[in-house]
Amino acid sequence: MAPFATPPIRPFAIELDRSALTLRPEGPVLTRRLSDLAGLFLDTAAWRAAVEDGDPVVYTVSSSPVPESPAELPQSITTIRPGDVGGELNFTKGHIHPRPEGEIYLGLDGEGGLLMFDGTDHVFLELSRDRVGYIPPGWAHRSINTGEADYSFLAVYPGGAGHDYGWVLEHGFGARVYAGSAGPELRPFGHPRPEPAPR
Ligand code: PAN
Ligand code: ZN
Repeated sequence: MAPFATPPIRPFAIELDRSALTLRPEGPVLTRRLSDLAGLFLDTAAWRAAVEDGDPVVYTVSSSPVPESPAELPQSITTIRPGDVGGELNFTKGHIHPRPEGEIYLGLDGEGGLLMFDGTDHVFLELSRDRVGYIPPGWAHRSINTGEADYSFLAVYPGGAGHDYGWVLEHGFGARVYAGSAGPELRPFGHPRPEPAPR
């Protein structure tokens, strides 16, 4: 057997509960509130007002017990609540993998999409139920709920890839997604970055 940085875990089955939108057995569950998304929405005043007015949960990430270790393939289900901040639709923080490695998303429920940015080009993929999105190495990725109900998707990613959130604060995504009168509207950058959030 090839040498491993950490001993690989034993084979086991993972159940995807389509109604609860969880993985079983379940590993860590992460909850992100609006206050965790400081400096990401363009309309800082609307963001601050919503944080002061109850700081709602924006998304949860429910993982299987597969560890984030090199050579493992962890999985998680992200569920993003519907809503917007100053018209900008709810999203995940977004990150780039510091070790440039690919990732697979599978749309599970609701309406949403995947915004990717390589520092120059951006791509938005609509990713509803049963569509698979491929994130190539070197592309930052963020998910957006474009509907009126929860939006959920499964992610499978290399356990040694890491998650760099600072890159997104620095470079953005090349575009933002807004609630338009005829559905979601992708607005390419050109507009300013939000003011830095107070510490
Ligand atoms: C996903 C994301 C998950 C939450 O599992 O981590 O959707 O998004 P943020 O990590 O940007 O908050 C993934 O892309 N893992 O690599
Ligand atoms: Zn990722």
